[in-house]
Amino acid sequence: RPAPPSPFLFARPAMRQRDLACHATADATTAPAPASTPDLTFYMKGSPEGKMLDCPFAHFAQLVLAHKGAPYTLVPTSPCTKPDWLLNDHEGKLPCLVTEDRATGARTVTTDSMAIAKYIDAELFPDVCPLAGAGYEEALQAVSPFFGAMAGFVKNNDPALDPEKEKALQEALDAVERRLQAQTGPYLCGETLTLADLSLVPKLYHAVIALRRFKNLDIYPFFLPRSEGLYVGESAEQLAARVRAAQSRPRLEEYMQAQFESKEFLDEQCFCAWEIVAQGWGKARGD
Ligand SMILES: N[C@@H](CCC(=O)N[C@@H](CS)C(=O)NCC(=O)O)C(=O)O
Repeated sequence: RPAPPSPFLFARPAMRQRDLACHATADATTAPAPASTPDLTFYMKGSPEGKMLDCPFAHFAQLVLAHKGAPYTLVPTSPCTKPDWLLNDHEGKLPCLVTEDRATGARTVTTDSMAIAKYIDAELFPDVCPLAGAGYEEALQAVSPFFGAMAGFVKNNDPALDPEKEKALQEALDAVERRLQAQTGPYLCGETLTLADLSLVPKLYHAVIALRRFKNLDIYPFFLPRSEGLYVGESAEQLAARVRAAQSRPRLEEYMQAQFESKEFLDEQCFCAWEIVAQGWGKARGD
């Protein structure tokens, strides 16, 4: 599947080129899926019309599928289109991965993005691009305050509380920067892409959009022609300030650039347009 055009515009020359494939010898796009792979169906947050909506947790599991080169059927699911088996037996939880073995009819249902990611990695495709590299759980721990801090700040509607919410977020982002600076390679665990990266990257994408849209805060400066609606009326000085602010965490900035540009991130089955992400956070804020 050809990737859609990148929504990101880079205002300065490409940085160090890094090999984004998880393993030089096992490019997920060329490695054939094992013959015994069951049919995969992925249910995630969707509109009643069946359009995919914003969910960084679903995006995580989809990135794992993309890195494995695994074909799957995507079923965007709204509260009114949830199947009975999902509601009755799995508390209606999304995202949800269903595997079905055509030969035996055996079926597994997995909910929770991390459980889904681990299942895909360890049970379905253990030989393609292994993602549970040493230290990934510790890396997850190190960056874990970020998402809650970001969501807390974005959802806060009381201006008096904004400074403390923003401080918590900035500290959480500093922790991500420190983690990256402590590595010799481009990922949270050094040279090896792991589940920790694939979990973090969609959350960073949501943060870039929601912080710009609702809090006038930029953590990533090079955000595209297609999201120009986020920067309407911005002056040259504001642009310069935005770039300076975002560049205060150089490793994080470099990390986001590399990850946001990867073909897996831009895979059309999992990429969610910024407008939909902004809309989702607007709803979460009660706007
Ligand atoms: N901890 C869960 C969180 C999943 C979650 O919160 N999903 C939300 C959207 S971000 C969702 O799908 N909501 C729609 C629904 O439940 O109907 C996971 O990692 O899977």
